Amino acid sequence: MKLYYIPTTRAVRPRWLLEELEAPYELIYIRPGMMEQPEYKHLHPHGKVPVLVDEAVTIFESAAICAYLADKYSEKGLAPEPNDSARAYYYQWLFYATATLEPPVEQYMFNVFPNLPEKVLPKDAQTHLSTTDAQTWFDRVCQPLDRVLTDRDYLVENKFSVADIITGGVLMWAYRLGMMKAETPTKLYLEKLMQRPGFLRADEDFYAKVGEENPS
Ligand SMILES: N[C@@H](CCC(=O)N[C@@H](CS)C(=O)NCC(=O)O)C(=O)O
Repeated sequence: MKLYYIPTTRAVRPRWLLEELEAPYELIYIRPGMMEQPEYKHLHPHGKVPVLVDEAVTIFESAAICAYLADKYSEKGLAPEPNDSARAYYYQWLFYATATLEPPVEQYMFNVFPNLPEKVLPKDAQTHLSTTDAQTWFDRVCQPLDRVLTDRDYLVENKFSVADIITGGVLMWAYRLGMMKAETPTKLYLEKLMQRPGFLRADEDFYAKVGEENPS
């Protein structure tokens, strides 16, 4: 399996999962120029990361890649079985993370880093919200998470799943952007996720990358 990868991006999510699964994989580090090449656009229509190539399967979208891998390695138990009613809540949180939780974090990030590479979203749309409005929006969409995480460590049946990897992947950005100041159940949940050995292995080059981008 090949994972097309840039540190600190959404590509960390499938890498984190591959580490949790202890599955063999090869990281293909993508440099910005490579994303514009027709060969790469053949793998990802927008020339973005992540992309996973697994024999005949070439798949993009970080959450879809993770859902695919969880089913491929179903014996590892990182997704409820299709006929298990817990699968409904697994889908709910998986889609909540990308459709509802991620947009305010992305808006906040575009404000903080206006020069982030982003090919799809028009430039004006990237910074049309202030960080204050993005923060208010984020706090609102965290409320359902706070409620469910008050008395459990993981989102679905209190068992670690890919829903936690995708939700944790989104929250990790918010955390590092300074959007999670209050000691909420969601923050405590994330801090525990970030201590998992699989996450730490997948995140190993975060500080190297940040140092490279912000030379002091
Ligand atoms: N919804 C997609 C978003 C993919 C995406 O926007 N990737 C960013 C990195 S986090 C990227 O490749 N940006 C480079 C660019 O737009 O030039 C996913 O979750 O995979």
